[in-house]
Amino acid sequence: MQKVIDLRRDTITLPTEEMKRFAFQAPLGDSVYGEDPMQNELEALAASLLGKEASIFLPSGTMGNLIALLVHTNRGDEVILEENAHIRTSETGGIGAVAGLMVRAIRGEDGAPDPEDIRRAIRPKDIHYPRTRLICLENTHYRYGGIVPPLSKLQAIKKLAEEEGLRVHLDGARLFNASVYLGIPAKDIAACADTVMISLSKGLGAPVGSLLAGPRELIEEARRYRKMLGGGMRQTGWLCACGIVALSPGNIARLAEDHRNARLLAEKLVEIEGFEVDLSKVQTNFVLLYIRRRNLTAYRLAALLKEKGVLVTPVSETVVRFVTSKEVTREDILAAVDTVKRVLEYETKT
Ligand code: TLP
Repeated sequence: MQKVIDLRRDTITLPTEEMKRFAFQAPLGDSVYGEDPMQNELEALAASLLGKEASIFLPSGTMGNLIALLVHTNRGDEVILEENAHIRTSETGGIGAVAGLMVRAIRGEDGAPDPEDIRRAIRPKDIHYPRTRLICLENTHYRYGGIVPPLSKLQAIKKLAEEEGLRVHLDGARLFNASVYLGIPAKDIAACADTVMISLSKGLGAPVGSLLAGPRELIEEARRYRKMLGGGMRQTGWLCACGIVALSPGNIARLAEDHRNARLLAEKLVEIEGFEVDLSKVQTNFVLLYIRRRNLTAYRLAALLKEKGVLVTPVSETVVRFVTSKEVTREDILAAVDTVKRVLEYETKT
């Protein structure tokens, strides 16, 4: 049977053999009462990797971001974030529906708003205005194709936030991709924020789970919200054991392979007539392909590729997203490029 080459998302990753072995012999306990040894160990490990006092294990990144919003703000406050931030575009409006917050969106195509734009967006103290309370950052930035916003910019935003008495939350669903790209420890990036959310279930390969890290007092508050939102998960040890392996140095370093595969794919795709990729933006495990061919939409290309066992995501009429992960090898990338060429030949002939 033909192997399906799945380049839609890095959330498709399956646990490694090492994760499974470690998970099934893990001791278990009731994590709601702090009695699951693996969860306690994972939370301590994540806090130390991120340079924060404490962290909390959560079922998803969406819940991690939502809880961060809840612990930093009061209803009616305003949050400044990049216009295409995942929190604003892809978390079901939880920021409004659950946290009751106002959103001030600022565009920043390198992945983060300019500090000066943020400064201008901060509300003056006036009884008519919502209170600006929080800035949310995202690294890597999902909708701009897994790009890593300049660290100096994030540092300038953190400095500005301190001057203005604002808090900063970092959606670091793919923070370790950014850390591998920059060649610096994740904690150096996390230092740009008070709280940071990381995902274990994307490129790192764990089946489930995210962590929210930050000051001990806020993480204690987060424990209340996790319970309120139905995220108290009892015997989490199997999942957390996978998370501990996910955060091991070798597993984090492996992300570089996904980045190399994305670059290889991008370099092959730009050679094809009528295809454009901004190679400077292929920094981690995403490739955004711009189709400049008459009579071919991103949707059509995705459908043709699917018939041949290559799965990709059309994100608009002209843009296709490819995401590499541990489920696709270098050989798969070369095979996928061949398939793209074959379906294009067929399209031109018919
Ligand atoms: N992103 C998902 C989809 O929601 C689009 C994906 O397929 O990658 N922050 C960022 C930057 C994300 O990309 C995601 C997931 C989340 C937060 C939410 O994480 P989960 O899916 O665990 O709730």
